[in-house]
Amino acid sequence: QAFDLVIRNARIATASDCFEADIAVRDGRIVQLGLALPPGARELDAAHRWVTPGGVDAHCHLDQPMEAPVRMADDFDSGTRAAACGGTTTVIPFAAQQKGQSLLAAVQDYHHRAEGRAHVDHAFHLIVSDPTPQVLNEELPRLIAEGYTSFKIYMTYDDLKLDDGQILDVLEVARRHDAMAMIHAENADCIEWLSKRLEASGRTAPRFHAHARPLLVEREATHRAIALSELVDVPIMIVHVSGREAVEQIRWARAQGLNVFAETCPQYLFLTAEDLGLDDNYLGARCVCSPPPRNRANQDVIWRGLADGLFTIFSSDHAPFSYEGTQGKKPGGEEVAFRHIPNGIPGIETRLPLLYSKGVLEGRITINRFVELTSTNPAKAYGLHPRKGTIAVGADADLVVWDESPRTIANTQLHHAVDYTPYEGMELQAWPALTLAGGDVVWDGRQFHPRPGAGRFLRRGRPSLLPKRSAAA
Ligand code: DUC
Ligand code: ZN
Ligand code: ZN
Ligand code: ZN
Repeated sequence: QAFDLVIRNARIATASDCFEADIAVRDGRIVQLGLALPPGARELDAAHRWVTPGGVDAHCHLDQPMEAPVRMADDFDSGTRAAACGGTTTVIPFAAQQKGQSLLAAVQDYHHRAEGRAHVDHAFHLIVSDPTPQVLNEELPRLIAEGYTSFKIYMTYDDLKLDDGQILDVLEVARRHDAMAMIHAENADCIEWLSKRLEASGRTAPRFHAHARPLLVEREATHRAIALSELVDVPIMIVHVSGREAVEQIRWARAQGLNVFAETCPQYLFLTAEDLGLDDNYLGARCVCSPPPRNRANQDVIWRGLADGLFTIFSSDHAPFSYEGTQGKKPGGEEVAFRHIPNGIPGIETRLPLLYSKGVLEGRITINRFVELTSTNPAKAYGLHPRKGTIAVGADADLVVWDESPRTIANTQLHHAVDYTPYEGMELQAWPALTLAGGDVVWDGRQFHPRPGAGRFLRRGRPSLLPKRSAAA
């Protein structure tokens, strides 16, 4: 047989097109698209349902080293299992440098964590928290050349944050070596000042997390990140944008012709600050993430940005901390004051079904835009396109067949190792009927089909959202 697999009657959506075709797969790649293709060793019928490229989750955290007793609930096994069952076939978590640690050592440690465990393909972003001359001049350029072509910079968190001078130094490396810099934009000193006052007056419940990080904290840092990138003349990606004020800064930058890209996440569409609790209840700890969820008006602003092109990427920012023993209650059962709640919520499995249901099926975005935000653009921004991010001859056979029928989100049905989902009880209108990774069925609509270690580490190319800077420029 010419083909290992043929998927019949696919209603294919890419970032630009919709068309009906059969999809032929050989050696894990798409080798032909066409009508009435010859038979394959295996045949699957998409039955005229929508078929989209497998999701690329360009912002998620798996098995990232934490200071004990805090630990991430998901490693590369459970994290990529949950990804696959929700239609995501490529993940890009973070190899984080600790202060005092070499970046190379952080990367090596992270490879050991992934080895033999991942069910889907994966790459690593770097987190640069200690930009020593050694890191700036040797380690970072070397890692970029070896296919780690993006890194994240933090403007907040004591153990991660860089000052403006350090950010300029790191951005200059991104410019010189053509890497993508992701920026976490919140003003650390404002957060510290507010947090101290809240704590001093006994306001330590989870809901005060939002009081310590108002929109202006994000607005100021977003503005500053834009200015720093303008000074260096390098594109940046502002990650996890939460609401109107940061969006206004990004719209302004775009209007100036600056190459400022932006990412948002499900929590800013489906949660509000009220989910952190209306009183001093600790259950709200489950929705603590940074920036915090805002309100309904800000959700609308985020939806508009997804529809009109402001946002380039829709990621999960999956940061898996269980409530019991970590996020809300310490191992002894003691409640955690908001300043010490690990920031982040799980969402690697629900990202695509949520946006497909509430975005595409409720008429807020087109299916092409859905594909662009969740797969094509993340693949382009981080040097994986066209191997990832589209349905085309030569691309990896990473595919999702959509089942459009009602379904209620329940943590008991999810595949991560976190003890809750912030979206418990939400009604969806769709879920993947089938996820294929490299031509293998990893999720069949009911069951996960493990392939630990079959997920490959991806050495990435350069970002391709923009034309290559000419040598003369
Ligand atoms: N930033 C992230 O990128 N993820 C989780 C929490 C945070 O602050
Ligand atoms: Zn090893
Ligand atoms: Zn962040
Ligand atoms: Zn994150």
